[in-house]
Amino acid sequence: MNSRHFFLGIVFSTISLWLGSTVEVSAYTRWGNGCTDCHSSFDDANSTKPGNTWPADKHAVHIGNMMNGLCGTCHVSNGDNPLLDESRGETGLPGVGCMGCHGVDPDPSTPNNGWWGAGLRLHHANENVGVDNGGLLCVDCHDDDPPPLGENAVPVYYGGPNVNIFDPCNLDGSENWTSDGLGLDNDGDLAYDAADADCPFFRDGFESGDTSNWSAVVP
Ligand code: HEC
Ligand code: HEC
Ligand code: HEC
Ligand code: HEC
Ligand SMILES: [Ca+2]
Ligand SMILES: [Ca+2]
Ligand SMILES: [Ca+2]
Ligand SMILES: [Ca+2]
Repeated sequence: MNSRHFFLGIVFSTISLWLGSTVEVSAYTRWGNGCTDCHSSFDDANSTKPGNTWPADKHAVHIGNMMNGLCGTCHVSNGDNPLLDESRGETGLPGVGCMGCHGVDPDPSTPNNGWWGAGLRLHHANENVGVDNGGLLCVDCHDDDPPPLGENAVPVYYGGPNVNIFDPCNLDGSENWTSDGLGLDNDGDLAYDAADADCPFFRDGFESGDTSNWSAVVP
């Protein structure tokens, strides 16, 4: 091949790669386009976690237990197929969609970084969940995730107006709404809640049995 053909060949394959990936990457920006390959509908009570059951369908538990209403945390307009990181928001709650609870911004100095879900994606990778119906892993498209912040990093919706979840370490039980007693593995290292070394052992924040900082004054 002379250099001109080689050059055109590169241009052509770059364009087809680009076109191919444009079609593919639009797929995963909404819950119904990819996530449901493995997760059944949000409108049933099935869990992807073995042995775990939801007390009612996931839509209802998210709306009625984890929150008091707040359709705008997930929807731009009610009934749409939710975007993962965009919604209309609610009073005191920015329109960041599922990422208001299932992610945390690891780098606020880089706007629109697309890295909020780094912990969620690492959980999928470490659990070896395998490929979606298109044969892809999360990392095939998300190849520049930084290390997620620790389990104890507080997602923006937690503790917000009419949100009933407060602590990603789940020491108050508020991150668990199902039968297994566990909340989320927020940073994807497979250790949940207080079993994660990022979390303090006790609600007052003491991290170990080291009593040296306790007041010894007992009247
Ligand atoms: C290839 C299959 C697959 C795809 C695609 C997939 N998931 Fe999962 N997901 C799983 C499995 C399996 C688990 C349970 C792993 C375990 O045992 O903790 C899981 C767990 C989760 C959890 C719970 C994490 C935790 O901390 O316990 C959430 C939330 C979740 N997925 C959201 C999503 C979203 C959002 C998408 C789409 C962007 C998605 N999943 C796509 C298979 C998949
Ligand atoms: C107010 C916080 C909050 C918001 C907003 C939120 N979630 Fe969740 N979600 C949770 C918590 C907490 C759990 C874990 C409950 C448990 O396991 O006890 C969970 C669990 C899940 C699971 C795991 C289901 C399983 O298999 O057990 C999926 C999937 C999920 N959420 C998807 C979504 C999607 C998609 C969105 C956005 C459209 C969303 N969530 C928005 C807090 C939230
Ligand atoms: C935690 C995120 C979340 C919240 C909050 C939420 N929704 Fe949804 N909603 C979803 C998801 C995800 C779907 C897609 C369901 C599916 O097909 O898997 C959906 C689907 C729907 C649908 C289509 C029919 C159906 O049930 O599938 C309607 C209508 C709807 N939502 C209305 C509402 C209303 C009204 C509120 C507030 C009272 C609300 N939603 C709050 C996530 C949410
Ligand atoms: C076919 C390509 C593709 C695959 C595979 C894919 N995504 Fe995405 N995802 C995208 C694109 C494109 C966006 C929107 C651009 C952005 O925000 O970075 C996105 C956005 C997201 C977001 C919101 C952005 C943020 O801040 O994190 C989450 C969460 C997410 N994906 C989770 C997952 C998970 C979990 C998997 C694997 C189960 C997965 N994605 C697999 C292409 C993909
Ligand atoms: Ca951790
Ligand atoms: Ca649980
Ligand atoms: Ca963890
Ligand atoms: Ca947790």
